[in-house]
Amino acid sequence: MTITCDLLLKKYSQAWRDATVHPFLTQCQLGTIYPKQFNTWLVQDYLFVIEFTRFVARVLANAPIHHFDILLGGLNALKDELIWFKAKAEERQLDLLAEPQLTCSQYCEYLELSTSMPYVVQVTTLWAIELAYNQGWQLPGTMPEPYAEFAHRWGNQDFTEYVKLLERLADEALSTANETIQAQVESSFLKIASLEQDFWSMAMTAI
Ligand code: MP5
Repeated sequence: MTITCDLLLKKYSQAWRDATVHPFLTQCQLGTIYPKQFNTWLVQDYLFVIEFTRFVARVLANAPIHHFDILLGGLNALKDELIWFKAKAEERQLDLLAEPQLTCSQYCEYLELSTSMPYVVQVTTLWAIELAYNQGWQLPGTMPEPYAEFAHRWGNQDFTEYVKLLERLADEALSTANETIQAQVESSFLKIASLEQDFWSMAMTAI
C-alpha cells in the first residue's frame, strides 16, 4: 500500500500529537508562559527559520517544474517572515545574534542532512514541518495578546491552504515512491515529530 500524508498522521498519531500539543502552546493560550520562555522560543525560531529557508530553496532545486509555483510562494512568504521576526525581536529588545541551542542546532543539522535524500522525502518533510506549526498554533484556540499575533501567523486560513497544497505535492510524489523510499519518508516524518516536540521543550526550560 502506498503511504500518504493522511496515513502518516493516522499511523503515528501519538507522535504527532506530542509534536503539536505542548505545554508551551497551552501556556501561551492561558497567558501564563514566562516572557523568558517565549523570548527564547522567538530567538531560536528565527535561527531555525534562516536554515529552514535554505532547506526550502534546496527542495525547490530538486522539484519538478509543476511544483515550482507553490514552492516559490512558500519562499516568498519566508522573505516576509524573516523581516517580521526581526521586527518582533526589536519590539522585545532581543538579540538575534544569539547562539543556537542544542535542539535548534540538531534540527538545522537534520534539515541539512535531508539534502541528500530523495525529493519525495524532502517535500514530505517540508509539509510535516509546516503542518506542525499550522496545527500547533491553531489547536489551542483563541490566544490572548501578545500571542494572538503569533497564533494567527501560522494558524490563519491562507497558511492552512498552503499546507494543504504542500500535502498534494507530497502525496503526488509518494504515489510513485518504492517501498524503501516510503520507509525513508516514514522515518523522516517521525524525526520531524520528535524535533518539533523537543523545540517547544527547549523553550520551556528557559526560566
Ligand atoms: C516552523 C517554525 C514553521 N517556524 N519553527 C519550527 C521549529 N517548526 C516549524 O516554519 P515557517 O517557515 O515559520 O512557516
